Amino acid sequence: MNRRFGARWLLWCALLLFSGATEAAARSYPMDTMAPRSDLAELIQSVYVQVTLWDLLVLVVVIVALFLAIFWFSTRFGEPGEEPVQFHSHMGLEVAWTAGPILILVLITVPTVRAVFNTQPYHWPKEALTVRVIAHQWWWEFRYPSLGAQTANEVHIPADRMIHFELESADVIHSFWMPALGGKRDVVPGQINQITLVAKVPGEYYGQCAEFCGASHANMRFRVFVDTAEGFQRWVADQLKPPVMPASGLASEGARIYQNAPCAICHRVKGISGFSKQYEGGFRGPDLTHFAGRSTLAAGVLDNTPDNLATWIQDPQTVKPGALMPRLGLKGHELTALVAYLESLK
Ligand code: HEC
Ligand SMILES: [Cu+2]
Repeated sequence: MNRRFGARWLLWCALLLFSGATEAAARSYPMDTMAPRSDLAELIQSVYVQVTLWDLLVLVVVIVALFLAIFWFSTRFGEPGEEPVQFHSHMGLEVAWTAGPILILVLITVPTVRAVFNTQPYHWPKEALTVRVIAHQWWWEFRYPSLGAQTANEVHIPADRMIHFELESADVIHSFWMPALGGKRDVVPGQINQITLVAKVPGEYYGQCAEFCGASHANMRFRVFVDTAEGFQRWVADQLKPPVMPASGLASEGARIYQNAPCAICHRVKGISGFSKQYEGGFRGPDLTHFAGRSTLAAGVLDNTPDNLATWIQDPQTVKPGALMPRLGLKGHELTALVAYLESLK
């Protein structure tokens, strides 16, 4: 095995280990940023890898120099401990330790600055799909202006198509972050920020508010479902359908309770409850038109099951400290019927 071959073999092993580790991590740690699944996340990852490699080079040089000084140039037992030859104003050394760090900084700065500019979109193609993201304490509203659809806490996007997220806030500063897809862009009241990306791998991804925004900041989660083009079209078609009004049974009883309870002040179920005040900045509570089609509730905090839903309606603040949905004192048969109705909203 010659030397060049050996080096290449070592590099391959390191790369395999690295990619294996990141793939395994992506499966067991859904908030991992090291397994990028969009062009934006890949760009950020590439800066990270480049900077880490330069840092690694510096580390190796320093460690080698250190060990040489300790083991090669040190005085051996029995040798006279003479002072080494002293010198100063060594031109070569002065230039080397000034130019070296400058070169390293330039090599780190160039890809970083390039990525910073490339991740700040000012233009996007007309075929890009715009998704308006409205951040609320402590949940996310998603609207598709060109499709007339809207949902909350679980956003669907098609793979392999440019998505243009338009970020705005209904209250305080939040930050929109999907570790595997990119982001961590601030959502600032009175300003619209943008993210553009092309998601590459269909799947379910986690999202999280990444800017402290009050009591339940850590509970302000969301899911991103990257669908195939057909899957996305099917989802949109379902979203545009009005909910089926249950004809009889517990669910239809629940529908009457829903209409007469204060729920409708803050929540929309298309065709059944609207909003007296549908202000521009967004709705007061998540759209429930297709609530049962979501896998989680309360912004990704609980799985969407009848038991969890009953717990939530009974006492939102226990599930989510500070939650801005009031406790409305529903219990017993009323609560069971209401839950049956909401879980029928496929
Ligand atoms: C004063 C406004 C208000 C009223 C009244 C209200 N809610 Fe809510 N509701 C909210 C807010 C705000 C949230 C988001 C809470 C969060 O996740 O932080 C919410 C969340 C929910 C969710 C979870 C939705 C999701 O996808 O995560 C359900 C279900 C729900 N409310 C049902 C009800 C029902 C049923 C009633 C009536 C009994 C009701 N709400 C009354 C404001 C309200
Ligand atoms: Cu937030």
